[in-house]
Amino acid sequence: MANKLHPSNIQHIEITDSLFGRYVSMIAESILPYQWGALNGRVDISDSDQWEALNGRVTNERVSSCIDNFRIAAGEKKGAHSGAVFQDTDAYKWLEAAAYCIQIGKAGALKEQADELVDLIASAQQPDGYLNTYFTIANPEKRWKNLAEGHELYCAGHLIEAAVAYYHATGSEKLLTVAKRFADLIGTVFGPEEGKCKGYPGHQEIELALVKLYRVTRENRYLDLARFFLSERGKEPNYLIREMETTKDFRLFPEFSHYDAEYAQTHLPPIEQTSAEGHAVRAVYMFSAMADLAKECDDEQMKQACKTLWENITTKRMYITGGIGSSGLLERFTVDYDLPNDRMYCESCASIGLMMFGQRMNLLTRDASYYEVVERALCNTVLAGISAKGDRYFYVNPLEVWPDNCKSSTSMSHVKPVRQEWFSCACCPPNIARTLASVGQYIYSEDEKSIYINQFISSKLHTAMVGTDVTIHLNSSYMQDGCVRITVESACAHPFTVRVRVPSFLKKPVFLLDDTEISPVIENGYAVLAVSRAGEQTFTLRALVEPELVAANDQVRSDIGKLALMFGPFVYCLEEADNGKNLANVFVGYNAAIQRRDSLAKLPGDLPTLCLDGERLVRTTEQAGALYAKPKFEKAKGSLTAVPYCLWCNRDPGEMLVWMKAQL
Ligand code: FUB
Ligand code: ZN
Repeated sequence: MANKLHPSNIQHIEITDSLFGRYVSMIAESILPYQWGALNGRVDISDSDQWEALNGRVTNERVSSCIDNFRIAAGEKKGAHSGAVFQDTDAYKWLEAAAYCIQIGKAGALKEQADELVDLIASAQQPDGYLNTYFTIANPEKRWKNLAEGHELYCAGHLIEAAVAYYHATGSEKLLTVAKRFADLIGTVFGPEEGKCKGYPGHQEIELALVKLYRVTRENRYLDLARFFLSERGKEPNYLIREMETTKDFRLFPEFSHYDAEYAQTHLPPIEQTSAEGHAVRAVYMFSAMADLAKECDDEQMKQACKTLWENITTKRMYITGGIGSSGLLERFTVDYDLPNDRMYCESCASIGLMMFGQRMNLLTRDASYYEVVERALCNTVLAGISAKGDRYFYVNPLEVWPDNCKSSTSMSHVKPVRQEWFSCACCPPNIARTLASVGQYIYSEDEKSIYINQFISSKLHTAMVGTDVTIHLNSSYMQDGCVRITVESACAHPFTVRVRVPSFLKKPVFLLDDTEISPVIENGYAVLAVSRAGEQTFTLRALVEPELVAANDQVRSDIGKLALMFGPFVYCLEEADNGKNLANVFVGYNAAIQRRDSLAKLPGDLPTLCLDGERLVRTTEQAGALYAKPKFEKAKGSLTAVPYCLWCNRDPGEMLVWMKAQL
């Protein structure tokens, strides 16, 4: 039976939430204008480079040339290509975010800029449909010759995603035509047919984009191409490894000198992979495409593989913040339970990819539990990736920061203690923008007879159910009083259901219809609320939502004997601004009473701060300054203030700590 569950149309969703609503309004008002300035070279990146720090790559760029590269490729300007080979995707993701703003009616002056960018991209397309500014300007004879590093298919994927979003937002086919021409060219180069290249992307992305293109065009060839790219991975001889060996004169990334099959998930065919390996963003983008294809093609084997991979990530390789990628070197997964807190990667893009994977798994299985993880990633790592003002970004999202040791030219240089203005590898900022601009897609989904509420983000949805206009008003105050109110207005009496995810942080949940308690059936983690009459009905979900201390599985060596503080889906942390220096000497009791205090002034949302008693361990040995001495300690009692991790580093910069030592 066809599974018609799909995310609701963001055009009909208005975000009113005090936390997310603030970011959504800022996207068009300030975030995208700021990012547009960055893409046009108006933000200095010389002090804030993540990529150089990470990969030892030294570039001379002081500003991004992203838009200029398109101008040069279009013949509007003379010059050389500058910046990362995949820099085109900064513009594509920016455009995708702008398209979502147009779709939700918040674009304002951005619409004109988006249209201009569409024209520019179209002008940069080559007569045969090819579109990539790096290869067009700098290396035209090397097209498709370096799939491992060249990112051509990755860039094509983001172009397609932007085109689909822009088409949905405006109805204009201009960019969609550009994307289709490029996808069709790719289809003449790659494929199972004799004479075509049997390669596949070194960075997955185009696979999920081709599924989006298929959904808009209903052209099977796009779905087939996505399947082809996935089915070639893991075959022997390994295409990417062989390519690396035979193209030694054309290296783009010095750090790939020991390129391994796991890095780009080519060690096994995707359906045989049982653990998340290699580069975290590549992995979750590929798993998202696998979940899409499992749904489109009703592929049970693919679905099982996705479930296994999801299970591996979320039960063994994910941080409490929904961050993934434990290794700073090469931004990758390592082994089960290896979750170091200060030198990990936890790239913002990787958590976005995890959200994408979780959303698709939910659409595939209708199981609400996938949204627990989507929520964890969104409410913690993804929000932490952007400043409250929207103009500074984290690429790496640590759970513990001691600013002094985040020193360049050391193994810590990838960890930045403060958000940065921009990066020469600027994948995260526009990725966060497109995610927040379309956050409605993570709140509601629908099939013919049900509206699913997946996140308690206050908002309004207009849709149609069984031929009837329906409006949902979702008012969520669970962080203040444990309540979520869902008012359903429907024009006539055709029965349908509203399915409400009951997250695990809501303890002892009780449902009321108007003022009467009801006992809805729980199916796949959703409370099934029947709407059987026209007019207005209000369902209230009341529960106990309390801050709580959490311990990690004792296989997580980094967290043994430590506690983290959570309140609802939000992880809390200690900051130097409230608690002073050397947070490493803080101890808390696992029964510590936790009190709610006022939210942080001027920061988004009404998330309370939390207060708890703790102790600082002080060495009181006679030779006070000695590096090592006979042990003698005292404990100093004191009160600690914890703030939501998603808002950390929006005040005076300093130390930060999620996992606190436990008093035992
Ligand atoms: O390689 C393209 C993007 O740059 C990746 O997704 C990020 O991890 C960053 O390395
Ligand atoms: Zn990124």
